[in-house]
Amino acid sequence: MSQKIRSSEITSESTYLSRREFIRTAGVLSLGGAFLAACGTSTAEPTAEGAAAEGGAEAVASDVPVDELGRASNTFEEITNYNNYYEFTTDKEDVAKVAEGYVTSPWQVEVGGLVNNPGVYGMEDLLSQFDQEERIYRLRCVEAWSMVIPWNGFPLRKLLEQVEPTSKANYVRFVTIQDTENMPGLSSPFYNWPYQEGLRLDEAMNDLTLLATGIYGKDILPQNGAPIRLVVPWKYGFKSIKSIVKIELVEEQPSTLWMDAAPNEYGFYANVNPDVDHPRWSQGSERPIGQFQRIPTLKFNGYEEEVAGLYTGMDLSVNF
Ligand SMILES: Nc1nc2c(c(=O)[nH]1)N[C@H]1C(S)=C(S)[C@@H](COP(=O)(O)O)O[C@H]1N2
Ligand SMILES: [Mo]
Repeated sequence: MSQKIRSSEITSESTYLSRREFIRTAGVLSLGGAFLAACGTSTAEPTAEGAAAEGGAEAVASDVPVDELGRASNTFEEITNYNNYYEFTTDKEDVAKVAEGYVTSPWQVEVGGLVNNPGVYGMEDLLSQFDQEERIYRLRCVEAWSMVIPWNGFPLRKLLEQVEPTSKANYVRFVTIQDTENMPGLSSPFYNWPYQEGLRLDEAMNDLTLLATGIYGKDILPQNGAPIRLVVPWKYGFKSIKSIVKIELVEEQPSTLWMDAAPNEYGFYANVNPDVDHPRWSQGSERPIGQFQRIPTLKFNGYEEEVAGLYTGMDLSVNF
C-alpha cells in the first residue's frame, strides 16, 4: 500500500479524461446543486456540488499516485480546498481560507493516561523517531463524498508501543487543539469542544491506523489538520481527528464530539458500511470529489480484509 507505483502502471487514459470532462462540466453541475447535509445535526447546510474540482486541471496524469484498488489520488488542490474542520468553519470550501496562516509550530503532543512511559512529544521528535511512510488511502466522509489521499506518516502503533499501554488500557482518546483566539468556529455553542475522538486499543494498534504528518510529500496544511492528525481509513472521516494535542489511554470507552452532538446519528465505531444507512441519507453510494458519477460504497471502505476480524461477533447495525 505504501509502495511507489511507476507512472506507466497507473492512471489510465480514461480516468484522466473523465477528470478533465468533469472539470469542463463542473460549472453546469454546480447549478444542479443536489446536496447532502453536513456532519451537523439538524442544521443541514447546502453544499455546492462540484466546486472542489476547481483547480484540478493542473494535475499531471502520469504523476498521480493510485491506491491498491487502482483509484487515482485526488489532486492536491482538491484535498486542500474541500475540508471539514469545524473549529475554523463549517463551510467546506472556506476552511482553507479561514485556516490560512494558522501557526502550528512549535507543536507538542502529550501522550499519557494508562501507560508505563508517558511523555510530551515535540513534532520534531515524532518526525525523527518514526520513519515516515507513504500511505494512499480512501477517505469516506459520513456525508457520502469521498477522496483518495496520499498521506505521509507513521502507524499510531509505533508510538503506542513506545509509551506501553498498561493492561488496564482498553481505549485511546484523542483531543484536538482548542485555540479560541484563532479558530472562529469554536464559538459555535452546538458542539462540545474540544473536538475529541476515540478508538478501541486493538483498532488503534491496527497497521492501517496512521498518524499523518504530510500529503503528497509536503507538510500537512492547516485545513487538513496540521501538523499531525489521525487517519483511520475504514471509518467515516470524522474519526480521523485533526491537529492532535493529546493522546490518552483510558479504561472506558470515551465519548466523542459527534456522539455528544447526535448519538442516534454518529456512533462510536463509525465503520464505513453501505448496509447501515445514516438516519437522514443512504450510505450505499458516494460521490468521489472530482468525478462525474457516484460509486458504490464498499464495506469498511474497501479494507474489509484487514479489519473485519476486529468486529467478529458484533452486530454492526447496533454498534454503528
Ligand atoms: N478536529 C477536527 N477533526 C476533524 C474534523 C473537524 O471538524 N475537526 N472533521 C472530520 C471530518 S467530518 C472529516 S470528513 C475529515 C476531513 O479531513 P480532510 O479535510 O483532511 O479531508 O476530518 C475529520 N477530522
Ligand atoms: Mo466527514
